[in-house]
Formats: sequence, C-alpha cells, structure tokens
Amino acid sequence: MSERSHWDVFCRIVDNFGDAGVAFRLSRGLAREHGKRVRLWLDDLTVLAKLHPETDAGADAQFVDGVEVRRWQPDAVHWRAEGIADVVLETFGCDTPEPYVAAMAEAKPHPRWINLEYLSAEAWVEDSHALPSPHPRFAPLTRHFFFPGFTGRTGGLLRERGLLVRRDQFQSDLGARQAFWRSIGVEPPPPEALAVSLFGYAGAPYDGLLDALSRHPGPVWVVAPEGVASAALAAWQGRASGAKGGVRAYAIPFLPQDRYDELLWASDLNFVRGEDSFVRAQWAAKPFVWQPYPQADEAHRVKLDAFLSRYTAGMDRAHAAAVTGLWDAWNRGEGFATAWPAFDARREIIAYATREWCHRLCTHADLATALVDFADNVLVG
Ligand code: TRH
Repeated sequence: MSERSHWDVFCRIVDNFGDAGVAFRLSRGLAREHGKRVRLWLDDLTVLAKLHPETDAGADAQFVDGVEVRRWQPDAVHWRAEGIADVVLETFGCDTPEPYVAAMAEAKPHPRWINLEYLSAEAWVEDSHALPSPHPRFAPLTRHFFFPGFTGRTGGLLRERGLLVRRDQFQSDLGARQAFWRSIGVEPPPPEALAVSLFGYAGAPYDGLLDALSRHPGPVWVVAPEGVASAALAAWQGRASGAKGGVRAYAIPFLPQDRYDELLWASDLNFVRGEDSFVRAQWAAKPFVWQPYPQADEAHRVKLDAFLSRYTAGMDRAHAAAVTGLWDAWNRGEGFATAWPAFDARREIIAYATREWCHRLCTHADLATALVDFADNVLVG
C-alpha cells in the first residue's frame, strides 16, 4: 500500500470531443480532488480548446484548470528527460509510446499501468474489469484494463465532488436559470414551455423529431450547440416556416464543458450522444435520449439495449415502453409520430424514475476515486 502521486494520462483523439472530454475531466478530478500531479498528454489541443477555451492550442506545455496539459507528439518528446510517472493511464487503447514503456520496464518499482476502456452497460464488463494483461515484450510490465460502468463491480462513472449539490442549487434557483439562458443568447422559456437540448450525430432523424415537437400542445424551446444538430435545426427552421407550431429554435455557440452541464440541468429533456454527454445527462437527472457512437456491425445497438434494460428496470412496463419507444425512434429514424406523444404523456414519471436512477448510480464510487484506490491499494508492483 503506497500512495502514487504522479500520474501521466495519455489521450489520442480519434474524432469528436469525447476522448479529450473524458481524459480532461478525469485528469482534473485526479489533480483537484486527489492531490495528484497529473500530466495530460494530448495529441490535438484544438479539441480541448473547444471544451476549455482558456486552452492555448499552440502551446506545448500549459496548465488548464489545474491540469498540466502537454502536447503529445510521440516522436518529438524525450521521455527520459521528461521522466516517467508513478501511474500511467492510457485512455481508450491509445498506446503508450514505446520508449516510455521501455523506461517503465527499467524503473524500480515499475509504474502502475492502466488502460481506461470505453463505457458500456453490457454484462461482460463486470467480468473484464480490472483484469491484467502482461506485456508481450516488456515482460515485467503488466497493464490492467479498467472499465467504467453502472454497477459496483465496475470502475463507476466520472462524477466530480459536489456536482449534484451544485446541480440542485442551480435547478432550484429560477434567477440562476434565467441568467444562464440569457447568457447563452436564449430567451428564458416560460414555465409552461418544454425546453429540449439537442446534441447528436449526423444521420439522426432531426426533422422527424422537430416535426413531432411542432405538434406538441404548448411552447417548445429547442436549443442546439454548434455542430451537426444546430445545422439540422437551422435547416429545419428554414424549411418549416409556417409549420413550426410552438417550436422556438436556438442554434447557439458550442459551450465550454462546465457550462454545457448547466444546459443539461436547465432543460426538461436532453438528447445526448457518445460517452461523456451521456453520463452528464444522467447527473442532470432529467429525462434524456441517448444516441450511442455509431459502430460497424451494429455494436452500438447492443450497447443501447444493455443500457436501456438497466435504466428502465425500475420503471413499470408502460413507462419503460415509452422510453424505449422514443430511444428507438431516435436511433432507428422512424416512429416519432407515435413515440413522442407516448413519451410525453409519461414524462413526469419518467423524470422521477431518472432521478431515482441518478441516486442509485451515486451509491457507487466515482471513476477517479476508484482509479486512485486501484492504483494505490490494489495493484502491487
Ligand atoms: O463528441 P462525442 O461524440 O465523443 C465520442 C464518444 O466519446 C465516443 O464514445 C468516442 O468513441 C468518440 O467520441 C471518439 O460525444 P461525447 O462523448 O458526449 O463528448 C462530447 C463532449 O463535448 C462532452 O465532454 C460534452 C462536451 N460538450 C461541450 O463541452 N459543449 C457543448 O456545447 C457540447 C454540445 C458538448
């Protein structure tokens, strides 16, 4: 049992924002809440600059919100001069540079070596979580696979200390919510309005959703940060003049990561995608609809079904069917005309069940705490 104080986190951006979003959030938690010295090695700083605008995308080294952020150009970094950490965390299978691994093999004691995997609610995750995998060439080194997840037998989810208290304060403070809406260029919705935030991938049935919302019997505020969803919203608005019903469409700039949380907290229904916004929607404890990252051979459908069956397990059959119906419509691209009214009619109870779901998730340790415990107390090296 020894405390490991220096962590190196490696992240290669595959596409979109999730890789950098998760790696930064985790690094910040390790630094801020666990007192670790964290270097986050990122190969594309422009993505971090979108999420955290104080980032200088041209700098090789800088501090962003307490995290030492380094540009990761594997061939340009002199690892021996930089020194290696006590704990090496590679995110999503990005390979730690070989010279760094060679230095790890020579170090005594060897650093702990962990690969953080993608999030999935599938049952096999519990069996694979924390398994070791000896390195084929650097024999003394063993890498462990760490899986985030929704149960106590996984690594848990990223959840900052005090997050839910801040959420509750925000949600119970009308003035704060109205100030937030104004600050993002949105007129505060009236109490009877349904506020919907929209974040999704290309190919999602934006028009079908917006057409269904235009038949909603009351005002609907649809807010989409810049991206595929905001472009689809603007295009729909252009076409739908005269047939928009009560829909007010707001295409807004992409928000800094912490402000995006506030959009999720302030909305009544959140469309989210990928990994990190999906988790944040659960902490917002508002009804939400998830679009998993599209994968070959429909692997994302399996992930979707696995999550839905956990999330709807505490709901009665009709509510579970309403949730599944809307998630199916969003992910399959058809059926909004019936799925939306069925969901909307049960929205209050679904909101209650989502809050319960959030409470249940909070009974597990958060991911940063679980990782620190694993590195300090479980691994021996
Ligand atoms: O951007 P994503 O599609 O990222 C994806 C997933 O992580 C996926 O699993 C992975 O394979 C792929 O990247 C490479 O969706 P995700 O995970 O929700 O990340 C979006 C991040 O952007 C999240 O941290 C929230 C943040 N965000 C903002 O900061 N401001 C915004 O206005 C919006 C809409 C999002």
